[in-house]
Amino acid sequence: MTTITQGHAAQDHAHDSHGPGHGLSRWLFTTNHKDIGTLYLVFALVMLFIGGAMALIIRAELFQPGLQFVNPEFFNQMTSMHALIMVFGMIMPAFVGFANWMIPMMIGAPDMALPRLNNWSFWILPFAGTILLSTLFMEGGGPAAGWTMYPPLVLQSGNSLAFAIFAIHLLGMSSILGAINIIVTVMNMRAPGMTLLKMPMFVWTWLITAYLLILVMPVLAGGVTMLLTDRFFGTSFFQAAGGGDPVLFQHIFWFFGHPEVYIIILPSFGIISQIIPAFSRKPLFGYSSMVYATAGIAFLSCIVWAHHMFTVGMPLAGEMFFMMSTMLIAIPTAVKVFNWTATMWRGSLSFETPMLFAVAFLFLFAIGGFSGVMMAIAPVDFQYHDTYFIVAHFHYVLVPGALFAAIGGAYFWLPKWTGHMYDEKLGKIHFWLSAVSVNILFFPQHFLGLAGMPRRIPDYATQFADWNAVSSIGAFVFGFSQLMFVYIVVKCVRGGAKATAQVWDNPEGLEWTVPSPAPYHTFDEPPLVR
Ligand code: CU1
Repeated sequence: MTTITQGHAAQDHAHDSHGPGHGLSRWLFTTNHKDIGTLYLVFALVMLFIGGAMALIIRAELFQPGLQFVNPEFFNQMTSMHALIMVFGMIMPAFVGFANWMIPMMIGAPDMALPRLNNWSFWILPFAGTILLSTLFMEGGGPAAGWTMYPPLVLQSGNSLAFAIFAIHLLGMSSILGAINIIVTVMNMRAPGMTLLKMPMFVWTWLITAYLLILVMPVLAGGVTMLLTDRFFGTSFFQAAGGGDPVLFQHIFWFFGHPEVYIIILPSFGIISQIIPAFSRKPLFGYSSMVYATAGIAFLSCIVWAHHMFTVGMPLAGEMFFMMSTMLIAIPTAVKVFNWTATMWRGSLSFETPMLFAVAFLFLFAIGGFSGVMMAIAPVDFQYHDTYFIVAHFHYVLVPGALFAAIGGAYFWLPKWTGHMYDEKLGKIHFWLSAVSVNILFFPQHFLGLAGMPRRIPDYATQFADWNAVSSIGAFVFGFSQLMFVYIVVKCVRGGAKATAQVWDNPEGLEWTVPSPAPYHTFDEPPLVR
């Protein structure tokens, strides 16, 4: 048995003197960016299934009208917790995991700049996630006001609100510390010759994302702290009875919340920008325009927040401003889609699993983008507001968008990480099951929303029954398909065909010229030359 205190002794027996220990102590005390990247990715995968189980509870209840499985209170806790877990516990940690694994190797650095901070950034997460989940078992249950936690409703929550807010503070701290580490690493640890405009796109997207995180996570922390003092210490920031304004919270929340969307989607863009050139056997088209488009999206994302609040009764000039600024984001986004398409144009294309997920991302993320433009039109948003159309929109952005990018990235880099090939045939089956079921799951929700079905309700009028049943069937197929992903990853980690030096036969991705037969403790990889 290996315990924490035996870690040092175990190290003496290690055949690799770089090894920080074995068993539990290796993972607790590791400062290796690859180990920490693995920890983030495994944590994200566990959270995917916890948040996914909550989604399936929601879809089971909505399979038919009437109340079947859960009471309305628990249903509301599920919609709130599903979102918080998926956003803060699953997708953000997943991309930090990719950043940990890939950024040092891509810029020719031996590790992250602040390795012990890196360890702490990760190990905050399991505690924060546990605290957040534990609120479900407290008296009165967890907070039940959506992930947006709007007052005055959220102020009706029980004492568990204090624990939920504490968990959000911890999750935010973890993100900020991770972002600081990424910025310091990229700015200071690049190999000679690796100028900023030679960095792989994934590194660029994460550098810009890290600045966004440092800008907006403290704003969320401030907002939820004001909720905390309103609920427990008698202040009235958001309580009209005491002279406060509940709409103020919406402004603060969405000043964080909209850039948060891009904190999730920019690293996805980065992964897609690595995958598409590799399977097109061409360099990325329009590299510098990609960098400027990413920066442009990040800037614009900070001046569009009130498009989430068109119905609160803001001045006409405000509605016009937020409508126009939101639509401007379509321009840099279209630049990116054009560049990805132009990269594939006359390329020597092949469609292994990572490329399939990347191409599906292009089509399906675009559906989320177009419905976003629809909602940006202030006068028609009055029709869509708080309907299932919104749910359909952001799930297209986040599931076949961000999650597909993360899954595609995992398939893309698994051979690099493990030294083994994954099972291509199973990967393709996993892709097709996911791509078909995700559309059965989310596309009908557009129809439900346009027909007037509200979001966040456990029951609905009978005219919504058919598409809800279809959506729920899609949800269960999609959810269980992801078990295949776990099987494929475990199988790949444990063995399989050896990965070759150039896994994807890729003249562009020279990062592949350094094979990783021993994925851990290799500090001596030569710098990447592009
Ligand atoms: Cu937004």
